[in-house]
Amino acid sequence: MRKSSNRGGKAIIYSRLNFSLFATVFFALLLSLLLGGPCIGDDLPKAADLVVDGQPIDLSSERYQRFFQELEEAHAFPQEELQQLFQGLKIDRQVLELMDKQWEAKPYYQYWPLFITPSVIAKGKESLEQYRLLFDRIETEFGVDREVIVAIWGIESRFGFNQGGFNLFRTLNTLFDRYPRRSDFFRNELINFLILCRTNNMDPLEVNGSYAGAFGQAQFMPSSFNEYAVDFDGDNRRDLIHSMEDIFASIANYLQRFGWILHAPVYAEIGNSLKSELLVTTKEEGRKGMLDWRLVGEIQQISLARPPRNGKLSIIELELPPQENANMRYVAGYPNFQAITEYNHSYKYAMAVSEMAEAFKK
Ligand SMILES: [Ca+2]
Repeated sequence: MRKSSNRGGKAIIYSRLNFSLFATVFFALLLSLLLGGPCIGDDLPKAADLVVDGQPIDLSSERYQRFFQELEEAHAFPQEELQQLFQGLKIDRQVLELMDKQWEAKPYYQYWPLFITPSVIAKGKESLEQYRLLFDRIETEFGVDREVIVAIWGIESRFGFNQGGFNLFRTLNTLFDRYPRRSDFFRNELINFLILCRTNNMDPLEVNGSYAGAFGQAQFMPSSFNEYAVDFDGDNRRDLIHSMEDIFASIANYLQRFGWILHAPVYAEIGNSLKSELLVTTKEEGRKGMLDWRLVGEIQQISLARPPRNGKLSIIELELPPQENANMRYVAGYPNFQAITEYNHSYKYAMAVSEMAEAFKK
């Protein structure tokens, strides 16, 4: 929204409403996949039902008092500064509502068309041309293929257009204070956020992101930012909101740290059925299941490319549309595919990124 024009008029307001609805659904879908799908059969009251929107956060609670103490003792934030920053903090009920929602985990044939559209492919190709020299440098420095970087950027924030409209400080506090299931996780993210704002000279109150705490054009969580974001434009600060150099290099650095290898295979088609129990079991083990590439080729009776460093393969099942002859499509995920699943654990996400990157090459 930050990039849209300020002109009035019904058409623009309507398209903004549509866009914000789209953005909400889009991020919810990503999140449900990130968290491993909906939790069905949960009879506990919903976190959002236990709050009123805008209710003050009780900073005198034991939870916050201990939190402030830790921020001071372990991270050198002065109490006075914290009091000033946190005063007047209010719950954002919508954040809890969206976290609570049981979003349908779509089958792959319904999932990929949400992301891989002709206009997205055209925009991706245009960006590859626009930033060609920058990608030359990034490929040399990090050894990560440019197309996969653009695909992740495209899926995460629609090429920077949608970085999320939730005040990140308020969001992280809401989730720390009122989302018991993952309170510890968001407490840690809040600490990371305060640290990254201090080291990168950002005002914590001015940063927007998704309702799940990710922000910037690459949608890093604050802890990922601190661990993997890099400065690549040489101004000594990491800026994943505005600096294209920093944004692309940080995505590349993330993938490199999880073993990406330049120009190596990402996945291979292995047919419409799995020809042994071993492959079925491996598939069901998800990200933990790994097999030797020769064994997979032997069982499926196909010739597979050797993975770099003799890395192992994971087995992925993807739903085909009902009218096709087969129900399923199976692929073997190479180490590069596994690196993408470190960005987001969903196989559907990793597959959409892989296929989008492929489409950019055509
Ligand atoms: Ca920078």
